[in-house]
Amino acid sequence: KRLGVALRTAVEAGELSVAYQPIVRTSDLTVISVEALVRWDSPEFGRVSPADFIPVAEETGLIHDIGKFVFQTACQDMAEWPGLKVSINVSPAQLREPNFANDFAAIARRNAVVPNRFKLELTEGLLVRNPTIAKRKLARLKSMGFGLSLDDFGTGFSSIGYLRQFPFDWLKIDKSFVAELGTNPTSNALIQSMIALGDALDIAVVAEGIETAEQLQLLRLLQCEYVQGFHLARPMPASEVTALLARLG
Ligand code: G
Ligand code: G
Ligand code: NA
Ligand code: MN
Repeated sequence: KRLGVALRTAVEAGELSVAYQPIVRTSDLTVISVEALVRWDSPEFGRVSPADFIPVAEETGLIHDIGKFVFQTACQDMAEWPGLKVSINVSPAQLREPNFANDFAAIARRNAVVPNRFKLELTEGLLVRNPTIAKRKLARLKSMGFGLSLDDFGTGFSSIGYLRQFPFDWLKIDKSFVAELGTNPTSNALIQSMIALGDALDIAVVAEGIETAEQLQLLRLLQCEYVQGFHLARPMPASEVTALLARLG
């Protein structure tokens, strides 16, 4: 409860910031996009993990202002990164808000950023609860130009046939599968089947949570096109992304 009270003033007090984690092409480690991840440095609680405060933000409705803050911040930061795509996490509660698509489109327009530079990261839970409404909302976002990415793939309930009905451009293999890579034959087979599924449906596949060189090597062998994780790069401030891109040329 105290967290909720402190969070209420966090946006206006400038306690929130956005970190970015690179997503790279497995073959040559080119940075193709970054994922925006909100950070909260509270004078009262210190650094609070989004895993702890996002659920509070969802319950209290603060997620809408936080979501707009993250999106606005990303729009400003992207001006320094020509052509780079940015993934934005979107909670089910945000998508349920009737003005969500219009608000995001307006912020992008105001900052002169085209919607196709974004990938909105959504989770399966959202699709399962009300597939008909979800389908309509995703179609609308897609028609506005936003890219769509299915996050934490494999942890929910959606079947293959189900995934087919939604207009995703990207799917992200959940880090729990990557963590098991090489430890048992089943996890390799599961990742292999998710990669094959992406290929069949013409959806780009990203594996998340790569923490070791061995995991990266195995994903290369499995021909997973894109990877993300601490082994490649940690979430970093915008200025470090700018420096990284300059260094890579
Ligand atoms: O950054 P970290 O890995 O600690 O994130 C923990 C969780 O918080 C993840 O599930 C991530 O998707 C979520 N998260 C991080 N940033 C945002 C954000 O800007 N909006 C929403 N809705 N969720 C976020
Ligand atoms: O739910 P979502 O997939 O959006 O969560 C993203 C979270 O995963 C972020 O909080 C990010 O900090 C975290 N993350 C990114 N790379 C790694 C990694 O290699 N290992 C682990 N354990 N977490 C990671
Ligand atoms: Na995500
Ligand atoms: Mn994820």
